[in-house]
Amino acid sequence: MRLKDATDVGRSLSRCGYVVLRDCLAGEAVRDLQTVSGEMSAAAGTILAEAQRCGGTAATHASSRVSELIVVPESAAASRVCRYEFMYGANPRFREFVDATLIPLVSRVTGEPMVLFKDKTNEKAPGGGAFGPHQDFAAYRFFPPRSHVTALISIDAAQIANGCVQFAEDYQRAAQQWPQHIESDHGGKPLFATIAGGPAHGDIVPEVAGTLSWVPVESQCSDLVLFDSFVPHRSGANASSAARRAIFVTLSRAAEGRHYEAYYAEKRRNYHDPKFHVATPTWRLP
Ligand SMILES: O=C(O)CCC(=O)C(=O)O
Repeated sequence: MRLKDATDVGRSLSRCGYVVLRDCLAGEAVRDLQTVSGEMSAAAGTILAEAQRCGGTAATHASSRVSELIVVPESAAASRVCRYEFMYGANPRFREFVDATLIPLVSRVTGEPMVLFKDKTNEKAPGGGAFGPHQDFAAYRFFPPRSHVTALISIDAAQIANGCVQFAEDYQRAAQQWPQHIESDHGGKPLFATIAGGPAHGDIVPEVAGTLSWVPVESQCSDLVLFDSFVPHRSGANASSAARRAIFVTLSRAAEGRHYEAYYAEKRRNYHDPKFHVATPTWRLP
């Protein structure tokens, strides 16, 4: 990975809540990741189809097959993969990429050792659903780390038409405008009130979301987008005819301990818990 000035990148990340590193992954790494991602996507599709063929659900599969990917179907199409997780645990080549490349890079950016907190791929098949406006901390706060950096890698080029992620870096201004809609403050970072339950569970309340300035971030597979767990983000549905797969690897500070195994043990136990479905177009009912 190519990273010119880690300190500058770290400053941008702190200031805006996200930063885009263009052309950061070398050609060979891109090709390797695309191959590994293709294998994992095929495995996720097989897991979902098998769970349904055997009369079970993706939830029962996740709770009984603890070394395999955790697959979550789309809310609008239960036979279609929305997301899969536990890639580091299930795929040795992905694990090598995270250990050898991603964790060292993000640790340089933050200036301190980082560890893996969670990972996922959002498939966003053609017509696949939009992610409502949310802050990741609304979901992560139920686990010990208080600070996170997520690395987004676009396996398929992400464009406005296929539902690339949009960020709102002006959320501190919105926090001043809407103090009544701040649920809690975390070292100067606001967590906005959210919708509880229903298909929009976890979305930032519309009064706030409607006044944020949303910036779409288009990216290629060679780019890396880093963002923290407070910057609001959302994405549109995939209006194109091809999938828009994106990998999200979330790291937390090593000083706050290792929580990857505990996170996924809890998710396997409580697959339908709403905290695992914040602002996500995932199938909710067993
Ligand atoms: O994949 C997307 O378009 C958005 C993903 C996202 O915001 C999330 O998974 O929290």
